[in-house]
Amino acid sequence: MSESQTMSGRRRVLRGALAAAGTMFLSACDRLSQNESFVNLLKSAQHLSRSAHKAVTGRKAMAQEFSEADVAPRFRSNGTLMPRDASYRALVMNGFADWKLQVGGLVENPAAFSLAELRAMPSRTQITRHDCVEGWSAIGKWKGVQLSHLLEQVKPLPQAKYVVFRCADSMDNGPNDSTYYESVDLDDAYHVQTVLAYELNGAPLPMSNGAPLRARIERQLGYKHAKYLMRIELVDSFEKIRGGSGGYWEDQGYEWYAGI
Ligand SMILES: Nc1nc2c(c(=O)[nH]1)N[C@H]1C(S)=C(S)[C@@H](COP(=O)(O)O)O[C@H]1N2
Ligand SMILES: [Mo]
Repeated sequence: MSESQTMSGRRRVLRGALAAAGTMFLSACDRLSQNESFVNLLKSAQHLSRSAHKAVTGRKAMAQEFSEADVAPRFRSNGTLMPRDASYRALVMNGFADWKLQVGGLVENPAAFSLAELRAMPSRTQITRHDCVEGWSAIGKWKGVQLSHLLEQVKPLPQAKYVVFRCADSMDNGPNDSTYYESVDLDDAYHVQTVLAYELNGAPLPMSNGAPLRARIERQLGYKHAKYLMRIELVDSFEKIRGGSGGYWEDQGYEWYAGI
């Protein structure tokens, strides 16, 4: 046997061994894919790389967007479904013609915007998943104006750190102000997907989902997405606002940053 024949023989054996190993690997994979703990391991690795991705892209990272086919036939509602406050009732009676979103606090140009004015502004439509702490999720299509667009008009002052959302709905019957409120920092306020929505699934926002206008804070849990918006305030601290923790549920102990 010549030297070269020996070589090609060895190579053939090697190639055969590799092929066999490949088949073994494939069938092992096949078996592994049926193994729940291995699949969970893969999922957790995926999760790890997703959080690593978040750390790299930081607060600007986008929440996942979905397709029309994923939209839930009926978007659930939670918390207040029908504000009982007389002032809100009066706005409803008039089809929100008298409603205006007030924007003030630490801004150069305080302003108020009617629904018609908001609808005439550039809009963003997004299909996203809403995750409530109570353990349910729903995918909906939202249309509205980016909060960044409004902020560009009112011009926050340099000391402004947070945006506070003031809502129409009182959470209890007591004599004190118990209206729902929420807040975000400027990273979330200027996030591309932070939208003040006036439409859900192609129709005007239903009352149970926050008519006439509600916030979408897509990188955070459901309670951050304030419904029944009345006023937006730029502030440098929550200290003097109600319980001082930056939101109705936060004042009862919920986390202020509810990232998902
Ligand atoms: N004004 C107001 N906003 C609110 C609430 C509320 O009770 N009042 N509930 C919050 C909670 S816990 C969730 S999960 C979502 C529910 O939004 P949906 O009713 O459109 O599903 O709104 C959030 N925003
Ligand atoms: Mo929620």
